[in-house]
Amino acid sequence: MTMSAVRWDLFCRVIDNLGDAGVCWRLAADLAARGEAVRLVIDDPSPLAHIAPDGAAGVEVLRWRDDVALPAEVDVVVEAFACDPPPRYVAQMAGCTRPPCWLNLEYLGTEARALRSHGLPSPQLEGPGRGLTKWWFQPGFGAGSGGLLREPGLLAARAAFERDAWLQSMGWPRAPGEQVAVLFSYAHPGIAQWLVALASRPTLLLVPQGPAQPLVRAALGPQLRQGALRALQLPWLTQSQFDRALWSADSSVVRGEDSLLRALWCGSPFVWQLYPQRDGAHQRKLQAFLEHWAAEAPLPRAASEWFVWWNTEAAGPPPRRPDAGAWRAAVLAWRDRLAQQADLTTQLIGFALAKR
Ligand code: TRH
Repeated sequence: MTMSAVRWDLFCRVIDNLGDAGVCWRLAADLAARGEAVRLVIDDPSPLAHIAPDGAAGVEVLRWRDDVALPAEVDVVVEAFACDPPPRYVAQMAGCTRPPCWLNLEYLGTEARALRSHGLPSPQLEGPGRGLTKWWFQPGFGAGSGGLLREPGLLAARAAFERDAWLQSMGWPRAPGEQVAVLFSYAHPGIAQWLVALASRPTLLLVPQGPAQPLVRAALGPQLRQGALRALQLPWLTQSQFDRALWSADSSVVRGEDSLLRALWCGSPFVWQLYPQRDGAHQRKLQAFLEHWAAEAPLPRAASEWFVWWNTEAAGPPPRRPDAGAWRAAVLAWRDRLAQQADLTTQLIGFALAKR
């Protein structure tokens, strides 16, 4: 930590799956790597034991307690995904002569409605934070949003990556001529048919921990083989290894929020299965995402049909597989546009310091 380090308290509640902890950990580690001092207050640290077992210099992890105290020197308080820090803590903020900057970091937004809330103040008129202002920070694609998590050096590391050496080091060597695919999805009724299509060419399928593992096992049997396809059920990976698994793939299926961005920065063909919501909000989010993409870079129709299929609950057979070259070109074109935008951590630091 440097003498001038800004001090951040970052609050996270794990609602479901790995994404809440995953996003907060990436942000905490990125802030710390830039010289900031971070406390990550999290109600369930168990996902961190898998994805960040070694921690990171500059990040202190604390278990969420209702009596967690506000240290005098904290400059910025971030609550992830409107998780509401403990009332006692908020009251301590309100009691400060110079309160910390208080931000709500939203889920990734794709729809215009979400983006309109970026940077708006939410004056606290009642409750323990009365008199404070909480600011809305909205991650997203393109101008007017708070940007996307992208650590300095990420794209250079990806460009320098040597997949065969890395696969070998993990004990998952690729046979000559094999393509590599990653399947990190939720359940999907068409997975067995998707595997049949994939099995038409020599393929090493890497399946990270999650609901896809039993589905692949059920479809392929205990040998995890079918036609020219062989699957590997992966152990837990650190986030850095997870990213490299995506980098090693010719194509991938990702889910949720954090792995979507990792697949985008990776630059290889991918499809995104959104976290399903009962009211169908994920379908609107997907359409807005595809519209953003098509506005910035040509998106082949076959690729968008692929996205729709992966987000259809009663799926028929998978559509024709998009041409890999066109699909890759579309991902790279959008990635390169997005990489010109200031990343989320840079924007967040600037925003917080301006408001403070
Ligand atoms: O786990 P997810 O489905 O998380 C989702 C989304 O964040 C969604 O927005 C949220 O509403 C919902 O949870 C509650 O998918 P996501 O976002 O891709 O997060 C997975 C994280 O887990 C990502 O940081 C990568 C990490 N991971 C590893 O680091 N190692 C592993 O072995 C595995 C399987 C995952």
